Amino acid sequence: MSQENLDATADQPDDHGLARARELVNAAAHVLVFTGAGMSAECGIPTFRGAGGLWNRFRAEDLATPTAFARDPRLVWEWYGWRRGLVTSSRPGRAHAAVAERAARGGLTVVTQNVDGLHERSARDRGVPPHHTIALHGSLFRTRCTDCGNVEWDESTVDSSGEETLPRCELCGSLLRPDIVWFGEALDPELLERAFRSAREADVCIVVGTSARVEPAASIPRVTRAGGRAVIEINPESTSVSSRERLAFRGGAEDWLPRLLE
Ligand code: BJW
Ligand code: ZN
Repeated sequence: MSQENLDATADQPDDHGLARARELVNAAAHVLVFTGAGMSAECGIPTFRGAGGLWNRFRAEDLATPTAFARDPRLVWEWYGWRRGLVTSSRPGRAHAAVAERAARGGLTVVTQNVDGLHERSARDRGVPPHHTIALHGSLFRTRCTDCGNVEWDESTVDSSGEETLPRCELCGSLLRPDIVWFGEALDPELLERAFRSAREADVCIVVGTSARVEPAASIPRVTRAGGRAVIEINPESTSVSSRERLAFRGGAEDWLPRLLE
């Protein structure tokens, strides 16, 4: 489906717009779902930007950079421990379920910027193999050794009461850090390559709940569009993605995704 075929659709799609989007999705051999923090907002996990966003209450420079961790690892672990707790007490929502159910039928890849693991949990519940989800920015539930680089799953409660209580590497005893991609750090090249390959191969890319401001992830829908394929957006706000798209559904992921993918 070329971009011209979408031009007749209004910016705020009506039932006809939804029908067209569903047609595109149902006809696609390969669907890419590209998600950001808004995907989990209705599960009670705050987004980063906009009203109520984490970056309104906390400074990214103090918490999500390697310099911040080197300066005050206790503060950074306190923040990630709090977020780990938030996610542990949350559950994947209807939007995650809709994606996982479609993935179980095949032909769907998720590329997510989220570190909450909710796509993976929802997929696991439905027996979908984990390689259907590419988590570009890491995981709240993995640690990485600052010295030997050893990576481990870790779902425990973090004791950040003092620097001496912070998690340490079981192999070499050095300080562990969250296995998360901070500003100024490179994304895993293999994951990035898989994500961009999915974007090139996708017949349709559904962009859900991202402000599309953080690179290189934000370029993913552009790659699908550059190949002449459709990009559909679900977001209550307009973004740089929707300014070029006719198929932009204004509202929450839980409202629109199940209707689009059912
Ligand atoms: C709903 C909804 C509902 C609400 N339903 N929707 C200029 C200056 C400085 C740096 C740069 C620069 N230009 C480029 C850079 C690089 C930088 C960058 O892009 N910065 C920009 C901000 C300007 N990028 C990097 O540093 C990246 N690395 C890199 O470039 O490496 C280069 C390199 C190469 C080789 C060697 C060394 C280096 C790394 C980026 C890492 C991003 N990390 C973070 C935080 C850490 C993770 C964590 O703690 O969780 O990842 S930033 C934060 O933003 C987080 C997110 O994954 C990411 C994206 O945010 P997202 O998901 O879009 O969330 P929001 O809040 O922005 O948007 C939510 C949306 O949902 C909104 O639109 C709402 O409307 C919507 N919504 N409710 C649907 N119910
Ligand atoms: Zn180590």
